[in-house]
Amino acid sequence: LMTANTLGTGKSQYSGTVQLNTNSTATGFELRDLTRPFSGGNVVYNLDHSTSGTGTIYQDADDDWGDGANFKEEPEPTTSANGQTAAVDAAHGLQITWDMFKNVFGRNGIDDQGKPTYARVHYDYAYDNAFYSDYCMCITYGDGTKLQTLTSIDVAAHEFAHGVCSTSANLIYSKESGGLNEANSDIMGTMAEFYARGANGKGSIIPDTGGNWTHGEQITTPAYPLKMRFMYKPSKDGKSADAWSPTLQNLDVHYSSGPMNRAFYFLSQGATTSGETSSNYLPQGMKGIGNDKAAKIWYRALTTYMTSSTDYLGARIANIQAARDLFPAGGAEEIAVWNAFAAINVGG
Ligand code: ASN
Ligand code: ZN
Repeated sequence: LMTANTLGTGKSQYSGTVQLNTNSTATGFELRDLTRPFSGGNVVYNLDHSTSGTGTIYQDADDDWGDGANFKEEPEPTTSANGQTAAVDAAHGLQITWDMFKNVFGRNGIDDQGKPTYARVHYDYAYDNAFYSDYCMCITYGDGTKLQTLTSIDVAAHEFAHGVCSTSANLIYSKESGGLNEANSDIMGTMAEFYARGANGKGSIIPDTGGNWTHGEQITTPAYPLKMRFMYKPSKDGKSADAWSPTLQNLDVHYSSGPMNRAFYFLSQGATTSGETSSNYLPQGMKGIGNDKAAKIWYRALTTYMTSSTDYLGARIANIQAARDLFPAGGAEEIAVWNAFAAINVGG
């Protein structure tokens, strides 16, 4: 069997026209990325509304994929342009997230051993969610009904980051550790969006421009307009907490993530500017250190110091230690970590 890396073109739903690393086969092309990992490769499958197995690998005659429009057909042949669009975004999401973890954090895939992964799209009917599974170490996307297809970059990287957490700190998915697990995914999802748009998915730094501090905003619809997460002020979703309290552990993990999301926002962007996304919210005067440094501190804290039972107080210690490892002890970076946690009522 001959395989050869080729460069295809995709019309994505959420990221414009994108380049896709594809595989040239005897009969055409398929969505198999022979460059990630280097020996190949991550794959995208069409479940065509099934809820098990891997369905069919995406194939195309001319290496020109998707039509950029939300999914409307059903059933969905693997070779139709409209049905391919979700696969284009899923493939792009795998590329961007894989590259960010490799180039920014030095991580070789989900497990840091270069194990390939795959994405499955068109899961079930009208399924308004996406998820990562430890069993397959793969990512699955619904088409949505109240939401649009769930394949935006921030959601894709959110799910990928669940795998990174599972194979590192392995934060238990309940109480405070569960909130930190969800926050890790929201943080990495947000960073991947900045990485994709601010640096064109290349390079070893995460810029402070191009992305935004909401999570899942692209998949909302007029009928279901609520942005899913507000990193800078989590309580804007009506359910998440902004600060730690003794009852935080009683919230669902998607809401007890709020304080950590907010602390990360403060760590990166500070709290000095005004406006919807940068916030007038207290504490004023806190200086941010930017996405790249903040993300590198968080990643080191997660992968070096956190364990399955780490809580918010433990996360503070882990982040302070990570900051001291990466930057001068007592310097601006470490001080920003103290301030960010103090601002959510953790430590002082
Ligand atoms: N999309 C959700 C998440 O990744 C699925 C879940 O509830 N675990 O958090
Ligand atoms: Zn999650």
